[in-house]
Amino acid sequence: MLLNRPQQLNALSDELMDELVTALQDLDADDAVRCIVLGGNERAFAAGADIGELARVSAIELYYARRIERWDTIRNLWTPLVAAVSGYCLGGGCELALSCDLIVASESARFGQPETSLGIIPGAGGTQRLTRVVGKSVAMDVILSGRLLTADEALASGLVARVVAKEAWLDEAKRVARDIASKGPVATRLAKEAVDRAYESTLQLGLEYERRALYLAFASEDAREGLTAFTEKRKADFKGR
Ligand code: CO8
Repeated sequence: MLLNRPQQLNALSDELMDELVTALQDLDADDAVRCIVLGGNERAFAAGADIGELARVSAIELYYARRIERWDTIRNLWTPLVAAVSGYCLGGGCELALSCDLIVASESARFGQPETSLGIIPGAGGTQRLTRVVGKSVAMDVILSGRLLTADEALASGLVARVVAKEAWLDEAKRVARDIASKGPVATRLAKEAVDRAYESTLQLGLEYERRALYLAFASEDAREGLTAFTEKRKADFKGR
């Protein structure tokens, strides 16, 4: 799925976010969809929230509209979500990419949280998710100084999973998604939930969660199929059950 407001560098207007969340929910509800790629265009993944809209809205309107709460839906999707990032990935755009499960970046990608130069701060998870992913020092640098990270810096700091040549950003993200989609669907969802736990609980609780998720995976028909297919030297035919 590609964000398509090229004239505004895919600035995330309310309308665009509503359409995005609804489209993602529809895909998530479809069992046949085993991985989703979310991208922008070559010049921008997204240059942030729509600044024109933010300039017009009052704090209380923003509060009552519960706009930012809608973003939680993205984080709670069941289906793995791969961000394909080329060009600018700033502010809310960076937070959107951080809400995906992993990021594949073009060498042209630039990541930043420039909100303080507008007199506001990141509001859709930037101060929390970026810090957990890259650590305090880099997060402080990016959020306080407004410095943009190059794709290689983002890779070195753990923000992105892979950096690829300019022309390959979307193809590579699709390739990763196809790899993910080829695995056992039950196991993939359980594994995604378990990795997320690592960011939301203590190590001990996370390990217990992992163990129970493994037992559950073992109980799936997919596990029987995957283990048997290996011993029979054939490709597994997963049904997602
Ligand atoms: N919002 C609205 N319009 C934008 C945005 C944006 N975030 N970014 C770019 N545009 C528009 C420009 O206004 C311009 O429009 P026009 O052609 O009509 O003048 C067009 O896109 C192209 O942009 P530029 O001419 O500026 O292109 P440049 O190549 O010169 O510069 C930059 C590219 C550096 C990306 C520059 O556009 C820029 O600095 N953009 C703003 C980046 C920014 O500050 N992002 C943070 C926004 S705040 C935010 O995300 C808070 C999130 C809070 C959570 C969500 C709450 C709902």
